[in-house]
Amino acid sequence: MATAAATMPPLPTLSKQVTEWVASVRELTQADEVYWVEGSDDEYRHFIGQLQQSGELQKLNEAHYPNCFLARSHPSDVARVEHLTFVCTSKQEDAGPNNHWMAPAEARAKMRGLFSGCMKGRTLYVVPYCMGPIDSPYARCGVEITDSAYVVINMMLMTRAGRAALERISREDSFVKGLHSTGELDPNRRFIMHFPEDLAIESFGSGYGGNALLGKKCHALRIASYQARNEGWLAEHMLIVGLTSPQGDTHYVAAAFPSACGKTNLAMLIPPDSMPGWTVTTVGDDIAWLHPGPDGRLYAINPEAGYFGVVPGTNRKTNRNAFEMIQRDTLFTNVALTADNQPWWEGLDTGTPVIDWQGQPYAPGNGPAAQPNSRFTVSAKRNPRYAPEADSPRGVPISAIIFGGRRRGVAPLVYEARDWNHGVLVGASVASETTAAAIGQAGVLRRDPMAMKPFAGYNYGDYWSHWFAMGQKLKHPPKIYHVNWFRRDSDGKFLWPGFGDNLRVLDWVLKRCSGRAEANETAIGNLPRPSDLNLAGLDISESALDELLSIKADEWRAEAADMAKYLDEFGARTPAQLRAQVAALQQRLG
Ligand code: GTP
Ligand code: SPV
Ligand code: MN
Repeated sequence: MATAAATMPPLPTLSKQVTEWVASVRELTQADEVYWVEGSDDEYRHFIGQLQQSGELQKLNEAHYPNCFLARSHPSDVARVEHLTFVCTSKQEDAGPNNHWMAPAEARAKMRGLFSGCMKGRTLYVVPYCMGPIDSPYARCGVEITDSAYVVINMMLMTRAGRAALERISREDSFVKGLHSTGELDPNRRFIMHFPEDLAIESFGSGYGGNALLGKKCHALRIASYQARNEGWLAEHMLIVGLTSPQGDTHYVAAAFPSACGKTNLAMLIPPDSMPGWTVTTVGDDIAWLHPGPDGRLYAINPEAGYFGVVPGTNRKTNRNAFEMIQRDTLFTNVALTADNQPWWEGLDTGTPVIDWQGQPYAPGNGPAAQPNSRFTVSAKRNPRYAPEADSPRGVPISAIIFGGRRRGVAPLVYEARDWNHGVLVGASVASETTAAAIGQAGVLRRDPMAMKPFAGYNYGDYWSHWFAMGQKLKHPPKIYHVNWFRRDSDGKFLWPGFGDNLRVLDWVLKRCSGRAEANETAIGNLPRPSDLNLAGLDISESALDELLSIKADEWRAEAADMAKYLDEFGARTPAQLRAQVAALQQRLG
């Protein structure tokens, strides 16, 4: 990479906005060299070699895991840091009580101090990227400047990065400016700042995915959700899955679950043996950009080109597609190792860990062998069930939107909203137990409306208003559902088998969408009766089904009252329509 600085002959029309910004960042950070990422396979291999040499990547067992590598992060840098993530709008009310806020001038000054001279003696990498198919009118571009080659290779897998993106940026002359440095990985000097009004992101002091791969949560959710409100579309924390029934009709479903609550798994679902004839393909596993289409339906693109997925729990039984996909060409972060240098994680039914995720001899007393938020990074093209439509510039039409959370009680297996506006309340009511995807205590129930609590780039009150407005724009809006795969019995065991068997719920959802299934109308919405679900070949007790498919009025009265109180936090920004939906629910509950 000695000739690195000479790459990417400046395009004749290369936007001055890009070159001037890169020059100003170089001056601020005092970087030694500037390297423009082209996006070629050769270049990817070069970076891998460089990272192996520096010790930042370790090659895994080539016979079992060809072209796979392990990265270990600093033990304090293993997840998103919500308490250090800020939305810096000019007015604090625009960020809302759902975000940490800092005045833009103060945040810029603070970051200037941190970035000042931070790349002395280092290379500054310029990563032009496109979120979405490069020829899609719905796609948006950005440029990430980073001093981390690990970030570069992850961005190369996760986005459409390189020359084609730079060409589009030069044509459009509009892009999101993302500046990142790993700094010293000191949690006291770590901030993830967003400036939605300037389409800018500044991230310092972390190398972890959601904090450092700026195309993902920072751009494609926080900045994009802000842009989407102004422009009349939605940027959501949703998977997109294609489902072809045994009868041959194909539908697309988008589903929002909080972090580490099952999106990747649902997006890659394997039909159970007792449901032959279904085909399931993945359009996206984490983020959806949704636009009203010319035919009055809602169309979705996946802005990403790869998966940054939770490793623990992935095995041949839970998710065969994902398991097979990560057998080659994959970067692993923070997994354990076996004696013969294979990756190992909790939930694998073979192998034994000998080295834990911190590189120490594995001792069960020290906690799990793999970090609970250890992740794989892999190109979406490696997915054996990759949907070719994921590259379609028009996106795919969405038949149903599903919200869900991780809740041991209250929320039934599935229910259907009465209409779009009621569906906005259903989405806004999502509550879920926290997970290892963010630093902090796991297992604490919190409100996570639309699974966007950490990602909505503006005031939730305005966000819900925008959801209502979107419904008005759609002549044929998707039906809206809520699911809960995580309900438990009194012994703490999951009542529902989950994973592939979730297709039984999707089957009912799609039948409802085409008017071919019955439901039981309740105060909270429409629930299937056990006889409405395809339960062929499923070993589940009647009492479990009864608990999964019924609601308790007193629990739901408490739930509705809590929701009303939660909405008070957003004061006058809470849309009157949402309050009216809660009041109507309370009335139905009696
Ligand atoms: P992010 O990438 O953090 O946004 O997460 P995600 O929503 O894509 O979550 P993912 O599919 O990776 O699942 C996270 C965890 O939930 C894994 O440990 C899975 O094994 C587990 N999980 C996924 N689906 C189910 C399910 O249907 N039932 C149960 N019990 N667990 C599930
Ligand atoms: C999540 O936490 O929701 C993720 C992983 O998908 S990260 O990219 O780190 O946000
Ligand atoms: Mn996510």
